[in-house]
Amino acid sequence: MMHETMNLISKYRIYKTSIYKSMSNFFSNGKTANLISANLSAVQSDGNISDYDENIKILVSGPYGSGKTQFIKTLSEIAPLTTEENITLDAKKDEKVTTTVAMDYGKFQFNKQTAVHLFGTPGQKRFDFMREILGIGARGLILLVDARLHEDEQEQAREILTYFESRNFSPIVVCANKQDLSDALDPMEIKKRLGVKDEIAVIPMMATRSESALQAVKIILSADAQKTMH
Ligand SMILES: Nc1nc2c(ncn2[C@@H]2O[C@H](COP(=O)(O)OP(=O)(O)O)[C@@H](O)[C@H]2O)c(=O)[nH]1
Ligand SMILES: [Mg+2]
Repeated sequence: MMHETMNLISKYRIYKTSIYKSMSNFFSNGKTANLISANLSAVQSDGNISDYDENIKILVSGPYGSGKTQFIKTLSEIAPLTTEENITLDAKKDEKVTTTVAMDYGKFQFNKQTAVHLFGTPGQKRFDFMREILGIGARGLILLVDARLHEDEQEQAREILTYFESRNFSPIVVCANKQDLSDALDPMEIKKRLGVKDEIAVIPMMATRSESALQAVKIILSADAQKTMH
């Protein structure tokens, strides 16, 4: 397991040493129980994880360009760790020239006792092994979708949703992001087009605004059903 995964990571040319180190730490522990601290050991944060009574890990996923890095930047109280690499996708060049290859990480204090740690997974399917790695011990999933549903956005979002649903991962909240844009579809329409089950909330989102981003976190933290990947 360790070698396979590390080989995969090398193969996908994740050169960022901090990520590589955090993954090495994680696998050399042989334990999956506390992925947060394993990841955090390589993350420069302003406070020690033991400064908080409760540390909650939440996954942030979504197709390429859906706003994952933005969402984490908006909420994080520390300089977010991002592992973006340049890409050359002509079609979207005007919009965005980097993409997340390993993970994004950010942290904020939710209340006096609780720190929320946000882990953003790469959008691309070829990095889906990172979903599994980062999903361990996570309290829930925030799935961002660019509500304009451009090109293969719908298919990618569906693929991510299916991945987590098939592993009984819950709670999940789907965010119809970029509601400030005039051609954004409303949450009901997104719910219909993605075929989201009734029990999964679909909410409007502007990942550039902290009150909006915080709504998604609150929904995850208030959900009863808490199953996580093991
Ligand atoms: N107008 C608008 N742009 C957004 C919003 N959220 C993210 N973006 C922009 O969408 C682009 C892609 O976001 P990014 O976070 O890099 O996507 P990622 O690939 O999922 O990490 C960036 O230019 C963001 O600034 C939003 O709520 N409104
Ligand atoms: Mg990103």
